[in-house]
Amino acid sequence: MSETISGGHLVAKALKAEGVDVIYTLCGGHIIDIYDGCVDEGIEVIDVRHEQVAAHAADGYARITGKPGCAVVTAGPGTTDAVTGVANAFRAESPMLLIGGQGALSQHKMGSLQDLPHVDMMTPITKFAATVPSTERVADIVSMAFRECYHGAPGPSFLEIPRDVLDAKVPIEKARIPAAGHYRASTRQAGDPEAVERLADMLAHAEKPCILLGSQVWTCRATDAAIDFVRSLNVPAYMNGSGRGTLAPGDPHHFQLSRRYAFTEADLIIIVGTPFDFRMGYGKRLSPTAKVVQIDLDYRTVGKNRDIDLGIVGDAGLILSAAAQAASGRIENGAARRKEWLEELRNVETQAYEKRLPRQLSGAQPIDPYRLVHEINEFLTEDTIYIGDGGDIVTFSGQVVQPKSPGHWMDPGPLGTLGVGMAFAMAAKQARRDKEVLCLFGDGAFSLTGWDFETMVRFDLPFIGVIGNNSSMNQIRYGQAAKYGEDRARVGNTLGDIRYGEFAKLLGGYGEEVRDPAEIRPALERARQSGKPSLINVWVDPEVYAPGTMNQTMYK
Ligand SMILES: Cc1ncc(C[n+]2csc(CCOP(=O)(O)OP(=O)(O)O)c2C)c(N)n1
Ligand SMILES: [Mg+2]
Repeated sequence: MSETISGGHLVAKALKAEGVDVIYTLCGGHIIDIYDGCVDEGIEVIDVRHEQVAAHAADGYARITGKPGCAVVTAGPGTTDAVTGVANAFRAESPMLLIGGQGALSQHKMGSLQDLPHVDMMTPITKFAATVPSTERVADIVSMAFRECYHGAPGPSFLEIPRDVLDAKVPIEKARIPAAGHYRASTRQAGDPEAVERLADMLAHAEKPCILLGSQVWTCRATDAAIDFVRSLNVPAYMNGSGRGTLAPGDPHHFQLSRRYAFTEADLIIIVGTPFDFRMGYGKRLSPTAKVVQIDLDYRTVGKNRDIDLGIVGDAGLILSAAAQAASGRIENGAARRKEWLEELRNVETQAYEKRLPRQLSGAQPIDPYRLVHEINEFLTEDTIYIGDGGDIVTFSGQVVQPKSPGHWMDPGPLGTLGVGMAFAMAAKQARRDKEVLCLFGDGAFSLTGWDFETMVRFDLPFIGVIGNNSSMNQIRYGQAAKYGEDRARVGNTLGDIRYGEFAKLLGGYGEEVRDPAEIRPALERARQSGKPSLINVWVDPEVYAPGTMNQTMYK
């Protein structure tokens, strides 16, 4: 008798081969054989309270570790609950695999429990979605899904595995089990060498260049290349998304508040790994006379929504290194000439900072949200991973909070999904126990997935949760007030006055209520000391809005 192996065990073997050491899941009868396989392979099983959280955690794990994340959910409602997480990963270019259960093939389309057309639902929001048709092919198709995650800009894949396929046992020699390191190649592309030469030329001639280091700088782990590029060529750098923290605050090439000025005044703008989407005003806010260069992993992003002078498709790190190298061969690469340009931007930066500082230090009660985000920024260490999950309060933080290290900033990305925070905190802490994790929530965002605070307690994943509580969905409320007037603005956006600090305690964590701005810092310190998952519920003024909310392009 030859040795046999079941589909669930083949899934676990394929995950192990990929280096995945944890799955995020919510159980169901369709998928339990995968758990049994994980036991054999030493893969941790983190069971959450909502499948959306499982999918967001897989997305977060991918961002933090550079390995694909994996969520496993049951058929039907388990899979539909996870749709938002997959969609978020799709827009954020995050490589994750969602495995969904499915009714048995032998009952295909007979109306089995929880049967739905999952693959049809997932196809538009994944890079690859398929049904696994036979037990022998389980590990093979999992490895195929991982290959697809890394085609161009990364993204999610989806597999549904029918229950009889998962549970059946086949002779082990009949199953294809791809071996670690032998079933997919590096997809890093160097970029067209001629285009790289042209970029070096453009840099040599530029008087006022600037560069935007977007999320793909982190995806490509291009931090060193980016730092070398901006230093050797003396180019001011702005960062967004996961690119934040590429340069540490205080670095002479780190700029933030003068971005709009730079985009208007620059003669060369290099956009790395970020699309011309709503966050970039669809590219319309760049000076019409500036030369624009776009570097991206995805050819479909380059030149989308606005014309460019040069596009290069490929890996941010390889391209920035090659361009710096090509420019260093020139007698004059323009670096020295740009001293005044950097000073000009620094002045704009300093003025903007000083103008806002009184708000950041405000002693007002109710608390000015600027004060809260200022205190958080001061509190962050080089080893604190910062996560933003909310509306207006997170818009405030985008202006003020500066992560101190690369890869230490997490936001949902262009889907703008509320509810990612708990899941990202879970993945970040689980993958990097050596790091501190701080998540700023809006009270609205928190309540979408807040029950998973219990998972943080159960798995002993301490983190500092801060809620900017305005008892409202304030970002939307602002839009309603602006459009319909104050007297019609309180519709569909008002939340209860919830003492979330008590909620944390109820679930076994640490919690506090803060109403006095002077108490923010001490409360944060106590949360840090507690060594528990914590919620510091900070009551902020609902009547003030972030400039970013007031200027939002959402309705325009
Ligand atoms: C899942 C989801 N639902 C709805 C929205 C729309 N939305 C954007 S901001 C916002 C308000 C969020 O409220 P809160 O988290 O309390 O932050 P605040 O604006 O009050 O600071 C809403 C509902 C969204 N982005 N994501
Ligand atoms: Mg709110």
